[in-house]
Amino acid sequence: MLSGCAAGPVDPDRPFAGQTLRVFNWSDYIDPALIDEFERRTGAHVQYDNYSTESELETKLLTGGVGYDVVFPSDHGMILLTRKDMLLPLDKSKLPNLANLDPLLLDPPYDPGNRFSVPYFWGTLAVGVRTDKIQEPVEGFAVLFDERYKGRITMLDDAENVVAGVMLHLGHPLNSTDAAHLREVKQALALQKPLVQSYTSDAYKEKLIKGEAWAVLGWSGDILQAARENPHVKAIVPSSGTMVWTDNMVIPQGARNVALAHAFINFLLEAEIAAGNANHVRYASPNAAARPFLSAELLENPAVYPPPEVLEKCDRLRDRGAEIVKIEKIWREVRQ
Ligand code: N2P
Repeated sequence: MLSGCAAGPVDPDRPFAGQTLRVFNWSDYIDPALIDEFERRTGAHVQYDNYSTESELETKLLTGGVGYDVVFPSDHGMILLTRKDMLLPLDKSKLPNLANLDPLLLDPPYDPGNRFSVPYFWGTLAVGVRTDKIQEPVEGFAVLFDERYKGRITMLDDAENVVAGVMLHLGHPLNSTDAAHLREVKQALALQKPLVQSYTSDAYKEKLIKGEAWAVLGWSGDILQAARENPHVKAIVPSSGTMVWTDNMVIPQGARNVALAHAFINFLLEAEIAAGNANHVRYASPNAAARPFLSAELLENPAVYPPPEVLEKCDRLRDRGAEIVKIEKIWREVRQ
């Protein structure tokens, strides 16, 4: 891109004036005020597009030519995109705010040394319920398989998250590819299907708010966003343990404005910006310097920051190599 070069000296108040940043992020996953703030500080225009499933992001990048500058893959996407060499190495000299991050969230198995990725938020696979419709105490995933709630249940539209949740429900390790475990998962999903109103990774929030859905498999922050709108919505992190994930900021190969992408990532890593963002989207922040600016309500919420005794029972998605086709096959059969 020549933009920014032809226009003469750079205005220090608007160093990226006239340039465009193309961002592709999960839906409902940023405080929109931050986009305005970044545009104000840089003079750049942000083209901000949304996806609601990891496979949408992966398909978009794998089919090429889109030119997004910053995207937000989860553990699964990172495994795929690094294996296919689809990410640009980060220039850490352009990211001084990396120092704000909690070292515990750095150096993940899918990106040793964080060559390509910076953690954005982390969260859990969680259950959301309408407490005015489901009165008994809900501890975990079992409510999603309860015949009494036929037609009021939604599941994520995501093979790995759903299979992981069902594995845990059945008492198996969430990454299991054991043939007997997979058979049980497939059977549980087939039996559950008539109870399921829809498989969705974004609409469950509105459905919970309106009372169209009473029990959902979702992600912690999105359920808590619904709870902000309707006090009958409750987020439950299964006490038996659940899946923990991290979403990351990365610059894909083919990005059109790499300098502006670094500026955006560094901006989102500022302590007060990261805190404002977390307070808005209600996910856990990997930004240690942001902590003093997080709301007490967020910090003390066990659905955002599960207590250590629950966290130690949690696990992350692992790279299961070619075994993954078995999970994709189950998913195709369930969804067809
Ligand atoms: C945002 C969902 C992001 C969590 N709506 C899934 N990794």
